[in-house]
Amino acid sequence: MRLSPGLFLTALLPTASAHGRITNITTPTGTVYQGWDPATPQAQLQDLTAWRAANLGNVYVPPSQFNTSNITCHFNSTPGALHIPTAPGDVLRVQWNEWPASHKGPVLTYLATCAGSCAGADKETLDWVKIDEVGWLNSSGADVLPLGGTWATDVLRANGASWMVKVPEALVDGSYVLRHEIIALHVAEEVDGAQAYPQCVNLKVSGGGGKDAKKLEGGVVGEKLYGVRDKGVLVNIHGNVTGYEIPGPRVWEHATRFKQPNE
Ligand SMILES: *[C@@H]1O[C@H](CO)[C@@H](O)[C@H](O)[C@H]1NC(C)=O
Ligand SMILES: *[C@@H]1O[C@H](CO)[C@@H](O)[C@H](O)[C@H]1NC(C)=O
Ligand SMILES: *[C@@H]1O[C@H](CO)[C@@H](O)[C@H](O)[C@H]1NC(C)=O
Ligand SMILES: *[C@@H]1O[C@H](CO)[C@@H](O)[C@H](O)[C@H]1NC(C)=O
Ligand SMILES: *[C@@H]1O[C@H](CO)[C@@H](O)[C@H](O)[C@H]1NC(C)=O
Ligand SMILES: [Cu+2]
Repeated sequence: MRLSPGLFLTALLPTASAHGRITNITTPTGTVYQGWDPATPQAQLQDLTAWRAANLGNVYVPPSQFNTSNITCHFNSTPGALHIPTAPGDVLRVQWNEWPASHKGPVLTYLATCAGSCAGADKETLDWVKIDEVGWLNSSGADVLPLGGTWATDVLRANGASWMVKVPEALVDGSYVLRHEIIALHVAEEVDGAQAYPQCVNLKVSGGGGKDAKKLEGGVVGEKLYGVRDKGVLVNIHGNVTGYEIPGPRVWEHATRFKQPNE
């Protein structure tokens, strides 16, 4: 949590000392898969579908790390050992522990194909294809200081800090890493001020595989996703924002996104 002087009121809120992480993911059948909790004691570590990372305190990855694999699945990440079984068209509910109101910004979701099991995936070479993105929505609430306007993070908050992610209907069966991310922009007007909160989990997609099923293509490695000075990374969102360019590659042409409740 870094706050500009104008945000001192927000700093008094209980959420100010905490950031965010995914606590669990629920499939359409109601099966709940635990996220990675960086505070887990060594002796209690279990195999998870979620990737592990050195994100104690639910901290963020700063733009000065965007040119390293730390932006892929958070600091010093290692793959989850397991996979969430799912199917094309499934809508997964991704639950964050919390999300502070001040941390406005886009919510983005990517997939990368694993060659075989994702338990052995190499974060340096995974090619990420964006399947969903929402950024700035409108200037409703622009007069509510210190940061105005309605953003994807406000939608996430309105849904109990959760986001629905649809496995693309056209996706070919296989093993994939899902990379779900929030970028907080409350101090993004400073170089290196944006805050990325990437979280990864493994999926095993089956039950699709029709003749029109599509492989992911055109992906980019983590360290090529964003630049320190991208328009959507080095950006001032104080005041009445009238637009926003979401960073990263274009959304996959075969993605079928799910419109969030309250969106
Ligand atoms: C990554 O970018 C930062 C500045 O944002 C720079 O200091 C650092 O040298 C770069 N690292 C690599 C590996 O290019
Ligand atoms: C990732 O971040 C950690 C902690 O800041 C650092 O020690 C490590 O060198 C970084 N990894 C890469 C690939 O730059
Ligand atoms: C899922 O995460 C939420 C938010 O942290 C928590 O309230 C809920 O108990 C979790 N559910 C399970 C089954 O772990
Ligand atoms: C924000 O800008 C929009 C578009 O120019 C305008 O309609 C709206 O009234 C402004 N809101 C505030 C609070 O200034
Ligand atoms: C702004 O966006 C939010 C979320 O989509 C929506 O609930 C609200 O009605 C929108 N406001 C306006 C004025 O369009
Ligand atoms: Cu924070």
